[in-house]
Amino acid sequence: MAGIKYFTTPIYYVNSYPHLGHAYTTLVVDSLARYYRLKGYEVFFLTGTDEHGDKIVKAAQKVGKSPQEFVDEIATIFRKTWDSLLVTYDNFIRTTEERHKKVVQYILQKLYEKGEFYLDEYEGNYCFGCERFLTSKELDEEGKCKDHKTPPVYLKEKNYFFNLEKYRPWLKELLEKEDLIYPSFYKEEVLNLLEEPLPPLCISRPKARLSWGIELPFDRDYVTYVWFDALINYLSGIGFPENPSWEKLWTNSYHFIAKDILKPHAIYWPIMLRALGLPPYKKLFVHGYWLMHKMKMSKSLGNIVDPLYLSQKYGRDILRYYLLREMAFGYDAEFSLENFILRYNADLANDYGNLIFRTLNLVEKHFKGVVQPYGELRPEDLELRAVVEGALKKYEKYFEALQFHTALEELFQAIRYANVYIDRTAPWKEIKEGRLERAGTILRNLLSAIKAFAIALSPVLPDSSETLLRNLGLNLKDLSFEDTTNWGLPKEGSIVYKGSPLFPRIEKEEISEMKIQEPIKEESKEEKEVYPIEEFRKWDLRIGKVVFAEKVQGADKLLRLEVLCPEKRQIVSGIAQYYKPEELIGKEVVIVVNLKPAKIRGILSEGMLLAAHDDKGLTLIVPEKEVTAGAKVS
Ligand code: ME8
Repeated sequence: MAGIKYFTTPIYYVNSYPHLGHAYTTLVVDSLARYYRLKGYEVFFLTGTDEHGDKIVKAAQKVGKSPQEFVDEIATIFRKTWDSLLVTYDNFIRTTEERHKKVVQYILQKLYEKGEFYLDEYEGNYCFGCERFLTSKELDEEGKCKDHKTPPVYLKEKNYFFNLEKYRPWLKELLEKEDLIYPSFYKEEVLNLLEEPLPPLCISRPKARLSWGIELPFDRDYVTYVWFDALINYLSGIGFPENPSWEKLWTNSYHFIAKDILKPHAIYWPIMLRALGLPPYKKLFVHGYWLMHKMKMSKSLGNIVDPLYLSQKYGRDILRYYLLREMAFGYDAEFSLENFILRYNADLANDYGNLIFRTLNLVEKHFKGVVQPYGELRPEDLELRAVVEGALKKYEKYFEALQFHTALEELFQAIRYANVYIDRTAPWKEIKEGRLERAGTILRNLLSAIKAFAIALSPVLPDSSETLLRNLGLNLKDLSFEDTTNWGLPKEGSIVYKGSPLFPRIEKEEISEMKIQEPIKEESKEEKEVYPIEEFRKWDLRIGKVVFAEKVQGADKLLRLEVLCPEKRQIVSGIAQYYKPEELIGKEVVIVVNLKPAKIRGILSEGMLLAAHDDKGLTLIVPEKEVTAGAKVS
């Protein structure tokens, strides 16, 4: 085993649905987890949800639900979103779970007994958005909270406090001595904060004001402050203190957050650990914000992109690739749909997709899919190998340094070089002129390069890499990163398949239709418009018999159907979530046949299936008795 990596994401608040910002952190961690597993590491990946506090109570009240009912619902949505984006977390921790509460109370009791907390009366400006008292520096000129733009409430309360100041010299020294925070400019930011005395941290909330929290074990009139509760997930999620394996994970712990929660992670958390007698985490990785129209994407501003919608509509690998390729870790990045499409079409559809298609098409067409033996290798063949191997080395270096955008760019340079190689060596010309051994050698070299790209990219493009490797006669589960440079794979004599295109181009005509969220349905109009019957007669509706059906690669919702009505037509239909391909074969359906043909994910669609929708889902309209294919529906 190469080593151990314990990776965490923040536990997200369940006061709203996941958005692209949450997806970014989670997908970065997932890509790293997959990468290190591929390299033989033991990886433990923890994510989860933060479910206590005022914010949650207010959000539940707004929709007329109890806090528990509400958090159960949203936590399920977070989990399902990560499942749908193929996030390979090992544990999902919820702060309302008994296993977490027990650990929080254990830690509170321990620190209380050590004399770390004291009861004090405090009065000041309390922000319900921040869920804490604000200092005067945190208010704007109008006296409002700088983050939430709302006026604070003046409160006078008795609470328990944790003396952070006592630990300031130790924390300063630790940060100066060790590279605990990456990128280092965030470390500088924290060191700046540590120049001034740290105010005591209020770790309780009176139950009379807020009861939705973990009760203090030493005073039942109080619940725990949500941040004190939340940070402990990083220990409760690995079974601290009972499960003996927590220690080996903790000493290899890597937290991933955005800069919004730097202070609790870089100041409160190391101090809490120190007070407990535990070492700090190994590293805190901090990224920037995804912006929309130059503003931080956030639920309170409402300028959010729904990652689930985007991935279901255009493919989850595309979303993963875009997020890692576009943001330089540590800095802000602007999301734009145009950029999303440009990046996809240029890198995945053009460069990578074309290379795969051209190579596999030639092998399938001229060698019946059989991988040929290597003949004599020429300098240009060795050059391709050298370029690929060089790019892989850089890819590893940058990936491990969290510079995903550079890592991907390095690998795509090799992909582009492989396209140059195929143009220069022109295997089709060799075939035409009867030099089959040479053509076989070039194609085998290319197949092996494609296999290297598929393995290396599998942490970022898990879905398509798995399919591609399967089409190359290989199984991702049996491969490791080292196999990228095994030029003997795929093996001579094995069979490869072209399959359907993995990255079909998004066509111009589709772009104007694209959205970043489920469109909000219009209110039903009181008066519906009516039309003369001639309008209806314009539509040619026919009975069609489905003779073939398959999933469209990389599009969760789409099926490609071949339908007789009576001539054969190809139809791309968004029904994959409701029907399996095999259920459709032989079925008679109703089709609109005089629709203008359209390209969907690069595939021509010549008609539309009629279906009924309700809140249970979708059902196809089918004739009651068997009818001749092509019969008119009126
Ligand atoms: O802060 N760009 O939860 P949260 C990039 N429960 N990342 C973003 C982002 C954006 N625009 N918006 C959100 C909390 N994120 C606490 C955490 S941990 C012990 C407790 C991501 O739901 C990013 O990872 O507000 C950020 O740090 C996190 O979501 C905040 O999630």
